[in-house]
Amino acid sequence: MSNPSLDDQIETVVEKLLSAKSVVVFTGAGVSAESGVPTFRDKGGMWTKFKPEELANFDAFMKNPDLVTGWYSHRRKIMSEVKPNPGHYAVAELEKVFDDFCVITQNVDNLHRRAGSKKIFELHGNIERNYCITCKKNHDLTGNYSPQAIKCECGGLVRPDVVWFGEILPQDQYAGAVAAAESCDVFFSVGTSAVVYPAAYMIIYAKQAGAFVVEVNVDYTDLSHYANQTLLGNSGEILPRIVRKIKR
Ligand code: BV8
Ligand code: ZN
Repeated sequence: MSNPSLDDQIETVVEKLLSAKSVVVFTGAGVSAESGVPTFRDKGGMWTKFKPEELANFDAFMKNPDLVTGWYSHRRKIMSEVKPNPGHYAVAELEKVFDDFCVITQNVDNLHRRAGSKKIFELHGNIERNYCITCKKNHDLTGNYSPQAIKCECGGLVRPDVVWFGEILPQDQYAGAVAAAESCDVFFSVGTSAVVYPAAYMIIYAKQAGAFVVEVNVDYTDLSHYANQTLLGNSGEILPRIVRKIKR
């Protein structure tokens, strides 16, 4: 069979959405790429210079709090300068169309919320939230992009409220996300390389539960074989095209 054109694929997805009751959009760093936020594993991504184990884990933080804090300060500064892109806004529009809808994101950049999405499961936390590892006090670091470790009044180190490698995901977020993935009619996997677990299980759970799985990515991924359709292209272009068709 000839490769269906992107238009044909989008028509198929729109048809599925028109008869869907429950929709889930699962996202990774790729959905924020067009906002100017570097991804992790693309060329020039955040982890081509460093390896995740050198930065996004507790031992690395304790061994070199300045390096890790500096990395997160740099990322928080980027977040303060960027804004949601048409892909984030399209996801927020989808939420208004379906009674039963949620976003499951691996991203810690808060851009879905800034675009107006309401029901969001944040599997890996949020870098706008920071807390002291000793007394657990929350610290508002808005505007504080210190390249050095940041200390709490109690003397403890302040860390980002994100899930590092080897740390468990927030159970309420994870459980809610699994329940949504297992009960939706259409499951979008947008801008994720699907290499990080247990987050990537969402795609598998959705497929096993009978959802129509749509992957939106500039490339194929390790889990493309679970997708009913892989729409190749920028999420900031593809998602708005889908939304325009279902709102016509
Ligand atoms: C845990 C937060 C254990 C911090 C991150 C099986 C089961 C459980 C665990 C494991 C397992 N196998 C391995 C593990 C261990 C590990 C893991 O998954 N390792 C991998 C790398 C092999 N998992 C863990 O450690 C997890 N913890 O399981 O704990 C445990 C259990 C019980 C008790 C105690 C402990 C924790 C994982 C979370 C790590 N934290 N981030 C931070 O952000 O700083 S991971 C990081 O990767 C981000 O969260 C990111 O979101 C995530 C996934 O990356 P992507 O979002 O997909 O981004 P990437 O750059 O990879 O890809 C971008 C994609 O977008 C590409 O496909 C590209 O083509 C596409 N794209 C680019 N531009 C566009 C686009 N698409 C569309 N449009 C565009 N314009
Ligand atoms: Zn403290």
